[in-house]
Amino acid sequence: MTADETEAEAWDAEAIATARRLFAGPIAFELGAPRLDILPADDLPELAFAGRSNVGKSSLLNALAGRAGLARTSNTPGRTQELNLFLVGEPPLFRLVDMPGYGYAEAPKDVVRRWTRLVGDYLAGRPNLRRVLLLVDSRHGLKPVDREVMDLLDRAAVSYQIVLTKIDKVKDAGAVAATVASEARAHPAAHPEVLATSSAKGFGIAELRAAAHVAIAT
Ligand SMILES: Nc1nc2c(ncn2[C@@H]2O[C@H](COP(=O)(O)OP(=O)(O)OP(=O)(O)O)[C@@H](O)[C@H]2O)c(=O)[nH]1
Ligand SMILES: [Mg+2]
Repeated sequence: MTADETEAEAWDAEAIATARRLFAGPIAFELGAPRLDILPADDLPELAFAGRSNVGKSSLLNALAGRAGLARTSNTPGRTQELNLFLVGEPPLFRLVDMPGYGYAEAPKDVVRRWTRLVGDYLAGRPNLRRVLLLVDSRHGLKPVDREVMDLLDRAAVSYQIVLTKIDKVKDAGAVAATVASEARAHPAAHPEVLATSSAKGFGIAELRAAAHVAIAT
């Protein structure tokens, strides 16, 4: 059984179809925020994409929305440099928030500090942040910097779900998911289900949409 089949079992066809319709509707870029004080009012729930630099955050947002080029992606780490907000639905129902990556050692120190503070302040302090998708490269698993973010989210009591990315690049995504899930169980704010995805191949995207819909709707 592939990881994709394992995850698909958790969702019924109706939940998958409802979420697909939701993400097939209008999705529009709202703004890029280099600082928290220019964020819009906290009047809509937000679903944020967090993870190490180059893990595939912007690609996964595009896959979820079913449209390439909505969020900018790149081979070079450090592509996303602001909190990029996207409004889903018309009238808007919630926001998707693409974030700069953390743990990019090659960037200048002051830039790393600025991004780390921006991401940390947003994650720990945004009252309407409904859930964080914490992306982990399935080839690398959890790194110390991911654990720091997990601890921060635990302390801030912000619900998060670990999403493995780039599973098209590994032989046994199910085994990676099991290892990561067993560690996640020790974290109070972590969702117990770890989703395995590939933006490149479309694996796990329908299930991620369903999980995102439930997180936003409840
Ligand atoms: N094979 C494969 N490559 C992927 C996948 N998702 C993303 N990539 C590639 O990984 C690289 C980084 O993707 P991005 O989506 O820009 O990553 P990011 O996390 O937004 O990066 P930063 O904004 O720099 O932090 C790009 O070259 C993508 O094409 C995937 O599912 N499979
Ligand atoms: Mg990005």
